[in-house]
Amino acid sequence: MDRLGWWRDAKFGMFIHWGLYAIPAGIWKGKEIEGIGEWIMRRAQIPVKEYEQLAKQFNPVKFSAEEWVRIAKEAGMKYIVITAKHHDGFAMYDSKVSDYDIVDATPFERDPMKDLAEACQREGIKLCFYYSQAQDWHHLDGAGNDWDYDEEKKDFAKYFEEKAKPQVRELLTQYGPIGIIWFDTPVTITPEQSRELADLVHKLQPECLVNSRVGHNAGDYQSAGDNQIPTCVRECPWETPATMNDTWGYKVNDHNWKSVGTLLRLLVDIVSKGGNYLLNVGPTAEGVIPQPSVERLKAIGSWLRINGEAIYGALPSPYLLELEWGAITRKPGKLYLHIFDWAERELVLYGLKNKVKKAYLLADEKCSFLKVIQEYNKELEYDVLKILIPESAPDENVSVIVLEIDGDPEIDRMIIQRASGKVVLEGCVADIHRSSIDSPINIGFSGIVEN
Ligand code: FHN
Repeated sequence: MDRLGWWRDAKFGMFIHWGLYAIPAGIWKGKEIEGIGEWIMRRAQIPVKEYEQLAKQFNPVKFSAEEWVRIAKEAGMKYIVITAKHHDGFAMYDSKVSDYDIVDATPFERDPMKDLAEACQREGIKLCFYYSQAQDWHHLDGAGNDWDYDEEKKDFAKYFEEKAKPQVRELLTQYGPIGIIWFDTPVTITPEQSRELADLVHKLQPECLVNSRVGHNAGDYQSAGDNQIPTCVRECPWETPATMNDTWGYKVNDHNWKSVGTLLRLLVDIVSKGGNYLLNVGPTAEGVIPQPSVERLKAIGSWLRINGEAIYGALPSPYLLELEWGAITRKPGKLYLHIFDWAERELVLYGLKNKVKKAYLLADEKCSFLKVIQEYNKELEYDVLKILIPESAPDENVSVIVLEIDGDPEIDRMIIQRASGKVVLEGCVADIHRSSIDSPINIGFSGIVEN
């Protein structure tokens, strides 16, 4: 079964980190706590008895599932992954497994996941749940809390059977079709337990995906490291979870927002390498997605309304390596050149062997032809394509040129000197010759040589 079909085409999803940690928002007892907001309980070593008091204050009266789904949809996002339970152990949905949940322990007394499931159904967005299957800082037997509980005395198998599995079951039986169960930090989990979780998900909802962080290669696709992007095209299905500032869960003092240009280039870069971009928002304790996130998402949505053809359902670049001026995506018979730096009147592409039939700007409704000069350079021994481009870019961040070509792209993959004079040797296209079997050189997922 190809359960990955919709996800491969989707390319762009919204990650939502929302939980009790949005109340302290990075500050505990007047002190700024370093690091990502949702880790405040562990970073400040807050005792369970104190942290759980936050539930009594959690009343997100401004929460509107319609609004959140509208923001995601207008941004051009096709799926939403929301924290059903993060490492703090608090269920953000109505769980019968434990009373430590939003319906039983907060004055809000409502299940926001029900509203989200309905709004997503209506708007054609796939709802997916994040679930921390091993770390649970609230539970006696969960992993990660060594300041309240004795690590030696923990019975993780008990936790797994009595909380993790039953909660995953609830998530897959209470909210209609779910796109992904997005597991995270497998830490103490055994290969059998990872397999059991993946099987449980697939048994309850055969179409539902499981990400690789379920552990031990039991997932349907690869989650890259947080904010990590490989340096070249990866053939396996993969996704980068990423922040818009420096935190996942809301932090009142984190204003380090990436610009729209940066976010757009990251989206394009990821898609050109065959991945999906799961971009995070961290709503406040009142249930509001911070305005800087909303503004950025709006701008990305506007760009996608014009250039979405080059993103949704697009295949990765036929060039394995990064290009200096931007990135390429493709569809049958078409190459999309995403230009980040529109400096010259002429864009040069090396190594493309196919004949270019037409070139035009994706933003140009009339598809007016751009002049191209295509020749084989005998001295350099490769094909050179010159595209004459207008003086000003149609978009200040990323402008897309469509090349219509004959047949599947054929690329001369020889290593060439770039216009800047650089010659880049990427780990992912290298053959490793070890000096001895003991020299532990690996190429990591990101394409960087590690040892
Ligand atoms: O520990 C978590 C972190 O809080 C956050 O949820 C990210 C999102 O990918 N995952 C873990 C760290 O990789």
